[in-house]
Amino acid sequence: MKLGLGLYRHQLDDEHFRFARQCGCSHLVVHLVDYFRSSRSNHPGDQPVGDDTGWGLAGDPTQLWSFEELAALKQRINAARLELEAIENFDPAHWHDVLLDGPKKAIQLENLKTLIRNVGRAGIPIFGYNFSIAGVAGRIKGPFARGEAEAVGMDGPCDRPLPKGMVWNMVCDPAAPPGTVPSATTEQLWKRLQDFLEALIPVAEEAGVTLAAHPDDPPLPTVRQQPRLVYQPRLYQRLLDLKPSPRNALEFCLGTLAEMTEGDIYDVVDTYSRQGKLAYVHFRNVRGKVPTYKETFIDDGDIDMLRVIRILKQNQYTGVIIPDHAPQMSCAAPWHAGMAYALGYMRAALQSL
Ligand SMILES: [Mn+2]
Repeated sequence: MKLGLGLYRHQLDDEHFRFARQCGCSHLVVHLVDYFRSSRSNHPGDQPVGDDTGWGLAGDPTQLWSFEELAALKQRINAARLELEAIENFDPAHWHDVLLDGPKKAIQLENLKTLIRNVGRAGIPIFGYNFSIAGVAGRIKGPFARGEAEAVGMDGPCDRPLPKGMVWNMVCDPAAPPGTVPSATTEQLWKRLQDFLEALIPVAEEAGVTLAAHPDDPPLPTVRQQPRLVYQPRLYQRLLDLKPSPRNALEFCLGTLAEMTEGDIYDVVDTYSRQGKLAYVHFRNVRGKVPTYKETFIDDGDIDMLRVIRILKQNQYTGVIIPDHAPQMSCAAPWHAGMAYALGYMRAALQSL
């Protein structure tokens, strides 16, 4: 197993690369979507949360991430003596109609194929995604973690309808007319995922890129009156069975899986790691289950993380584990301290194996 760190777009600089190495990381997972762009409620410094208006303004729909910029990024990361393991998330600007089954779906699917080819050509082995209309919405922030550390959680469901122009918790069309996005049915959304996998998996196979699905965070059957796909552990299997391929795999988020109301987290880890389906792991702890849970320090939640890491080893998982989110610590560098704390714990856990 390998230790990695996830970096947001604004953190893709030498200082953060050095920070990762100083924490013992050999790998990076990189976000290219700018979650904080032109937002009124969501600012860099922590994981994105935001209010009902979402995280921020989605990217430029006409600017697909090019081979040149992906290769240059990988080169910078390699020069810092790190490996680029994965890109995490599509920009909603590039696939909103794939999620909504809208008029630009066919053209956006073609663009996603181009993107995956670019990623493969640049030598980046994994692309993480989250097939969700509402996205990571409905969470709150407060002094929820040990020592009143600021953390993220949920305190009841989030059923406020999704305004037109918003997809995946970002604004894709700032000029959208008033009104709300009509609710899809669960089966319609599964069909959209199937269309996506049928189109993308053959390209991913050719390009040598593994598509890795994040479960729905928060894992409720509906959020903002839109259905969710993977909100129970067993639904991950449905996603895998929809298009069996070594390139159809999981961005395995322990925190989200533990927030689900069904299943035993250790059985879940065993079931999916035994199948060799983990592309990479979000190593995060949490207390409680939806719709009432709080993110915690890595050593302080419901999950026995050491037991999880032993199961991963037993099932010969050799991929990357990253901290996902961490509570903000009380100091001049709250994000860095939170990540360093989690990574120190994770490194010790790996060494203890
Ligand atoms: Mn996660």
